[in-house]
Amino acid sequence: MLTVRETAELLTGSDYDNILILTHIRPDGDTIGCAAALCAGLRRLGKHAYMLSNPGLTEHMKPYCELYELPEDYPPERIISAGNAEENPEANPETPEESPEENPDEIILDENPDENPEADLESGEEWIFKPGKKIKIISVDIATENLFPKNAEMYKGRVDLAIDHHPSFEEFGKNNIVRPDAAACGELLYDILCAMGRITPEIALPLYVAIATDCGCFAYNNTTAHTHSVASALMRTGIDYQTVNKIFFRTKSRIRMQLEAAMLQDAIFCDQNRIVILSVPLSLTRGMNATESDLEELSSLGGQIEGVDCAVTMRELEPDVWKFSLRTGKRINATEACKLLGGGGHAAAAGCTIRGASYEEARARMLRAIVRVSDAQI
Ligand SMILES: [Mn+2]
Repeated sequence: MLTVRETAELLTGSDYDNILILTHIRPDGDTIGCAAALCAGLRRLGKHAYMLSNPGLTEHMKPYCELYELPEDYPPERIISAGNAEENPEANPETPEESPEENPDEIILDENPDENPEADLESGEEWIFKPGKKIKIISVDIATENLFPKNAEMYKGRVDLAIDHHPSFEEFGKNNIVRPDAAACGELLYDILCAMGRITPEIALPLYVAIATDCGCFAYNNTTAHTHSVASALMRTGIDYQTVNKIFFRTKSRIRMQLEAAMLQDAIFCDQNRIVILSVPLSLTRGMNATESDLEELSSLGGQIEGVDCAVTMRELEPDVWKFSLRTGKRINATEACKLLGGGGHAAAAGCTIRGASYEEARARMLRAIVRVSDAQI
């Protein structure tokens, strides 16, 4: 396992001139924010850093990473074979020597132009990766390779550096660094990026998104004094954190509001009103034309009801395929219940998927699992 300093040394070293960053399936603010911030920090050092586009990216997240996404048509076999000059069709030793006029898409170094070895690259394809050098693969906020999005499957077993904060982190990288007590992977990234140089507003803004979203705007139990002190340092760079807070924590679409109203209308309470079951059948999401953005984080709704210590949210992904999310207090262990149905997670937040079951069947199976792991009476 690497330390922060060793990770920063690795990233600033000449082995890491070409970098591709992976984010997890159904990406959240933490994974996207970390990837964007790392890209910004690496490009500032003159490195060729990109994020692999994520098919599940929601509208809210797009503005923070569109500068950094690798073009979707970039052939993955070039990434895997890069580093072998003969095999690398991008290798072009005749790149013109003189510095080009500023490429508008290019992040230019603000302090040390001499340290930018890529100043001689013209715009166009050559800009993407430095010819003849291996492309290093980095993952951020990903606990296991099972959470790679579809388009990242081919990078399984090929990650050079994995950076994470989940207790269940599987150390699948050639190099790994994890900080399980961090509320967000962004907190760890902040320390790494500090060791690499100055934190610019371009780095700070996506990092703020990463940290604020993973701790529910500093309200979840995972929030620590360190979380606040990192946020404070980021805010001092002059970023517009007010807009981030408004968009992510104080704004809901009309469809989302109506969806929540419908869920609460049909809520089922049991076990002396300590368990609530909220459901999102396909008929509801289709009827409302809800997008993935409208459906984000629905699992936090039930737990806000006074007296509830076990909130069950069941969403129908396909006909008779139900994805369950449990949010529980101390009395009921969410992982234990979900494990009985083939899922898992944390003690207070876990999930599982039940296939081939009607709404009533799926609900009954979940309630039976909860009864088996607790004193709940149903
Ligand atoms: Mn995270």
